[in-house]
Amino acid sequence: MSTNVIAPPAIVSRAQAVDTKAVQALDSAHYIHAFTDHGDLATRGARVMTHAEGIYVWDSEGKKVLDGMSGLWCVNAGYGRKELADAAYQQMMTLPYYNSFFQTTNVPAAKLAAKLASLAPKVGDRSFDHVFYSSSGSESNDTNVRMVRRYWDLLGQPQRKTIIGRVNGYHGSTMAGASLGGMSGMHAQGDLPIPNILHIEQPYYLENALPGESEADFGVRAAGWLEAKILEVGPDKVAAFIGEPVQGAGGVIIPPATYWPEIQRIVDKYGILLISDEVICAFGRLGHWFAYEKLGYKPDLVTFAKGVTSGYVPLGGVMVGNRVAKVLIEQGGEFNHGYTYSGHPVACAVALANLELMERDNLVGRVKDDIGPYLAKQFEKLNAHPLVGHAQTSGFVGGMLLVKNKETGETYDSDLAVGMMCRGHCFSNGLIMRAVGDRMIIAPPLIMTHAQIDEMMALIVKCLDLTLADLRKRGL
Ligand code: PXG
Repeated sequence: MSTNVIAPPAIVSRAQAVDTKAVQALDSAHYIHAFTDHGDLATRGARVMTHAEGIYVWDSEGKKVLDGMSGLWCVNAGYGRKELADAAYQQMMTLPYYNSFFQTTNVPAAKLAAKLASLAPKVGDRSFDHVFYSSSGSESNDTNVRMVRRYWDLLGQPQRKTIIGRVNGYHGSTMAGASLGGMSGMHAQGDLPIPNILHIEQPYYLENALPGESEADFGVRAAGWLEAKILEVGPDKVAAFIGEPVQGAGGVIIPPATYWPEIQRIVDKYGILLISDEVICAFGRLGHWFAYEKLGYKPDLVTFAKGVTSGYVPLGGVMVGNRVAKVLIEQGGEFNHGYTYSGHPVACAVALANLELMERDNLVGRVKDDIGPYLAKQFEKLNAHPLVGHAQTSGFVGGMLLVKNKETGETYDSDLAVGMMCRGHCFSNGLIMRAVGDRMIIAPPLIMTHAQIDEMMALIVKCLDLTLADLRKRGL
């Protein structure tokens, strides 16, 4: 039987009558948004989203949009899932909050930790029997910095402080998260990175490969930048390397298959810890519960957030591998770190319901064996479009570079903001697709049918055509 046929989600969301102008006025007067130019926003007014069902979102003007980004890479199970609302309601009526600081726990937090441990594949000598909870990916990466440094302190190597990340990596927006990430625009605000965080170049073949270099050779060479940096810093000073399995916010940069195994060889050679930031890539996004399994490496710490609750309530955390957990638990005494909402009972109850639903509907297996390969086949057809330099997917994320010249790979002048032009057409035509520079990216809900993938692809082609027509009109 085809796994493409799944029950439609139980819909609980409903349209509401909304006075768009009134909400925009309140918003503009009082709300400072994430990553937003408010001068610009004030001139156009924020788009007011009101409700959502399945893979579609509606705004206050009644416009229906196919959500090709799962909110912000998180609504893996789709919108309108009554099971998740029920789980939150039941937990709120039972125990809406209690902390886990003073030798206390709660039922959903303990059950979820065990569930996550059972879902995280063992690789080689690594198992993930322990979880530390936060409420977001950023906080989780702050936890990683503290946990990694604590680990080396406990082992009598306090000089191991340096954590190496990558240019154009994204690890969040807190002081440590933004520092671990390699976004120059973020570093430019607030004196970042914080000390002892360094970066190597990203494994982006289209930008960083040598002329004629194969993808496989490039992958090994790009991983070699880590070894060069370790030797430059001094191997005894390096604590950890952090990377996203596939870079998400950086534009869906899919590394060559040779990259991660070579990274593994290097971290093993120097004994440094490996952190896999799977805030986007875990929970089915790449067709596995955790992406390190797909890409062939064995991290010590795994950051998660987003898809663990399908974004319905905030929850994040770190899967702590046995190498680190053993030292922290057996030698560590008290780890002076934690958040008010670590192990929040409502968030954990929703996560449990979400994982149960994902298992019941085989959402992870569908991405691996059915809709993932189908999306790949359809998405790669975009390579025939005159504006597309390179279109590629991994599981249920996809990215393509918009180019001026397909033969040479030359891109348009960045002042033209071709990606934003395309994104504008997408929204006007009922599709949410993100632009990162000249890369257009998708990460749709994992519940899509083949027919919905076809519908999304037709919209993508239409918007690429409209963007090309705009450029041609301007003689470009
Ligand atoms: N790590 C990764 C890999 C992420 O993608 C974070 C950490 C931080 O998570 P929180 O929950 O603190 O936001 C993320 C978040 C974008 C975009 O522009 C991506 C994210 C967040 C906001 C915008 O694609 N990813």
